[in-house]
Amino acid sequence: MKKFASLCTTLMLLLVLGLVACTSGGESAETETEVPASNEAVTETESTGETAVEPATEIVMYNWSEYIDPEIYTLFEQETGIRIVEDNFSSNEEMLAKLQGGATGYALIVPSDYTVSIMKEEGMLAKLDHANIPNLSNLSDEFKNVPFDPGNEYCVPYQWGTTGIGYLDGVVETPTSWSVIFEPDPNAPYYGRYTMLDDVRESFAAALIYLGYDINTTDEKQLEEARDLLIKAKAGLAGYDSDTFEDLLAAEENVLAHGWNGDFLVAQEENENIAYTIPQEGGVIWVDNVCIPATASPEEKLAAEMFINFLLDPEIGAMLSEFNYYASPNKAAEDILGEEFLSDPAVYPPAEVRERLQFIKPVGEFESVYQRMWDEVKSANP
Ligand code: N2P
Repeated sequence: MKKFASLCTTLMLLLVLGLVACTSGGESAETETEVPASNEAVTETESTGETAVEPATEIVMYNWSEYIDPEIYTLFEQETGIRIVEDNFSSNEEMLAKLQGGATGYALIVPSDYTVSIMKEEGMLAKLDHANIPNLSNLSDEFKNVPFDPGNEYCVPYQWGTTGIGYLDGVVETPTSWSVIFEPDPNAPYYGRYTMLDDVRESFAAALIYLGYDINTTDEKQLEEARDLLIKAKAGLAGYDSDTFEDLLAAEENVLAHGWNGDFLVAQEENENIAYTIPQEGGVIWVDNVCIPATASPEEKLAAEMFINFLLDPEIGAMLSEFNYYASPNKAAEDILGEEFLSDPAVYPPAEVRERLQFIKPVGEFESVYQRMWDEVKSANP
């Protein structure tokens, strides 16, 4: 009953915002013709003339693995009665291919910047109803107008971070150059004990950065050079891995990995010798976003917007970054995170490092050339 009471409180709050009608039927209420809980419900529904939508009671979030504190789902369910079930992907391309292939049933997805651009262009995202997301005002100004989604029309920034090299300090020297991966020395202690991300754009970005090229090049010759470099590097590689690279370091099975900063920082809790660096040639900077697929039903969309609003709560935003060790786009959450977190250069890269970071951008038709060359890398026997 407590849950229903709080669900009703939340619905009443939304009612004030003109979003839904809270009825005496609670979760089982199906239409706005049921006995309303209050006169305001009648007034509101009549005055807007809109059909009230009830949020779905269960929605699915399609997210990167280990990218949210499960406690956040529990708190959201306690507050709203809405249950969130999670499904995982390991790369933008995997998520995109699944949705392009017709997969439905997802109410929330977490694409990176360049994938938001692709999905917007393909009409795959639902426009957000900002009236359902009042906590949008908690975003830092720079995240209110990101180039891939000005004005947060389709998505809300979730976490941001960098791609570089994690390593076991003391076992290997600080890798100052991507040469540790691209000029592998068969006599080095790390030979055969490092991984690269199983991710077409990320792995090509590392090779292109090492070659001194733009990571979004559409010059086929440059891309071929990068492909050949990736194939050469394969000789010393333990494998391509986007899900357990940090655990393999923590277990000291591997000693070096190409990967995302927060994942390494979380693994530091298990093995304090793990360190993270961005080589002198530079690395990738990215912003992941929470968005709603165009295929979501109105009920799923409302529940998803309620969850996005919940994520933007200062305390919840802080919980998210404390769990992930990724930087927060939420200014109000940053105020809670505190100085130690905000001044960690592995989380918030200082200006001189930021200068060396590039965003992956959509390359249009050329995307298929990247994919073909990536297939060649994956199937090559160096
Ligand atoms: C999840 C990390 C995902 C970040 N563990 C990649 N953009």
